[in-house]
Amino acid sequence: MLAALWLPFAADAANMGISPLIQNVPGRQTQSLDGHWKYILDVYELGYYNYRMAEDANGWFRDQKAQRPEDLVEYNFDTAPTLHVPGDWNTQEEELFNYEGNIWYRQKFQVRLQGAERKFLYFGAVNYICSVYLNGRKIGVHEGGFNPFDIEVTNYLKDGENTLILKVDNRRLTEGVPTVNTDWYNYGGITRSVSLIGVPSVFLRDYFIQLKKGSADTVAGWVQTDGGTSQVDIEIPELKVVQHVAVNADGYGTFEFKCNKLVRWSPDNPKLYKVRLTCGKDTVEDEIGFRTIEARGKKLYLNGEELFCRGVALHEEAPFRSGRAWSREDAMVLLGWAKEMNCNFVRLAHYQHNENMVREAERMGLLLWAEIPCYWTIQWENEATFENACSQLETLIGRDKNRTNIIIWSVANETPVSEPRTAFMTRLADLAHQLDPTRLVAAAMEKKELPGGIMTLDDPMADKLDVLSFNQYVGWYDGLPEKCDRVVWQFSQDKPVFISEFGGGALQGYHGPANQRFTEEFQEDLYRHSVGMLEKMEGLSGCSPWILTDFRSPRRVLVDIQDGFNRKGLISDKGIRKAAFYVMQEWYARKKAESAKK
Ligand code: GCB
Repeated sequence: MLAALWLPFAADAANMGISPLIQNVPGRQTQSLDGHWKYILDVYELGYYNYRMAEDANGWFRDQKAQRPEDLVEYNFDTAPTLHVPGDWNTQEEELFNYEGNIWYRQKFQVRLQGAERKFLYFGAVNYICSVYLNGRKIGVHEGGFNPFDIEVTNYLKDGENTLILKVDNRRLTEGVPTVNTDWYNYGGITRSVSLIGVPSVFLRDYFIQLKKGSADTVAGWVQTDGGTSQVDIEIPELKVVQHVAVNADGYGTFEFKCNKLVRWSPDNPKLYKVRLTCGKDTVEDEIGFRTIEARGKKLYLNGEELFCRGVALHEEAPFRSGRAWSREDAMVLLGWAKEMNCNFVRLAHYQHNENMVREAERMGLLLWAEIPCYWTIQWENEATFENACSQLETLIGRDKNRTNIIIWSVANETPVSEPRTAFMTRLADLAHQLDPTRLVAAAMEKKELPGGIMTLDDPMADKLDVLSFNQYVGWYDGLPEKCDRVVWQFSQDKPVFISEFGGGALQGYHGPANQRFTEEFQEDLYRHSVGMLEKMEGLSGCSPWILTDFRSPRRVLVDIQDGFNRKGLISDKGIRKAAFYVMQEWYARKKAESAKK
């Protein structure tokens, strides 16, 4: 049996007006609202609060204009400059480079209202808190910088011209997810596409179709309709599958059927099937792959065969230009580099990446680790923080559960062990298992050094997670590269080991002796020692070195070396491969050949 009924999180103050997520937006009828949006910088939030700091009924969401010469209106969207959506604001305007605060956006669009059609505004991601106003009315508030959301606007749209205004606030919050302290750039704005989805009054809101846990040929899942209907039809034409799924009064129905001739998805053969789902007048098409993933003892198995994850970690940092990546082209370049390095796996760090990344990886045959930004020191004892983390996990799994290349949901990164933290993370891990029993659940934990050069994992979360995944920087933050040759790794748990980060920094083009930090030679040497150490690690089932490309981070201030970039990339921010890239490429070529022989 797959996950129980998909229960959307109750709308709370932070997520007011948000509708349950609609599955497979790329497969729907949409009107794109991307393009140039007018914007007004609001450093003092005076478009929102009046001078007594109360919410102003005449806020900028009203989009007012002076009608007569004597009228006083001290803002004007018509004469304001524009920002491109999707896109972070920091890299579009010099004055916005370091801006953390509020910006108001406006976009006008035309709509032809047709019969009983229902409409939803869909936002791929807006960082971090976003208030949405349509035609002068507040219709939603969303918190979370990397997860998609939609708002039903059927009753708020006008036939003809409509005005959409967003107030976007990217200030970091101590109680936020992530919190104020991260090692990546806080790019603000409407960072992913915006669209208007049109569906019939009765429609298929959501579905989950994957192989049943433990089965190589039984497809199972559920459907969730909206608006009242009794049946959903599922067709997989290539397999001659036609299934009729009965739904209950809540619009929910489960199914299970055998598919004997199924060709399973794998990195070597990323086979996807066209799947057509019909619910009354609503038809949605998706491309879906089927595979199994298991952790048994110290090994991972993909489709029943032993799997070694030849991975790399990736930030959603645009290739060549820096800034937030969002497009299909960005995804193809980044993932293409991972393929060139002989990867079959990518860790999407440290937050939910855009859907292009996930879908392109699936087409290219790259397995994925997908993660939410429970990073370092979020507030473990704050229930609102927990709910925020839950709703982010829910929308991550909600959006991507049919992407078969995702094999691991990660609930956190490098969080300090304490009781409240373990309670918080256990609840998250349980939620992930409950929502999706078909995949593995992990987190990037931290190693522990015992006397005598013994390295181990001593974290109560290791018992709750399916993989012993942890970050380790022996040779960079912990000693020098030669230390890799001396340490001995020991694990008491009978689970697959996964090194979710290792590595060190180098400025591309900076050369010198191998003991000179930040030279390509140092990084190359560190990678050689690290690979030697990994080769000896018992139960190692994969790794994702930190990181594919250099990325912006305010923590990295060393002039002439870092200049605002974390330099641990195997490829520079300009797209040039560093010497260490070839160490990994060569090692992975060997691992690939070994796997092929098995
Ligand atoms: C880590 C973090 C990652 C940092 C990296 C570093 O352990 O998980 O977010 O960027 O180290 O470069 O220090």
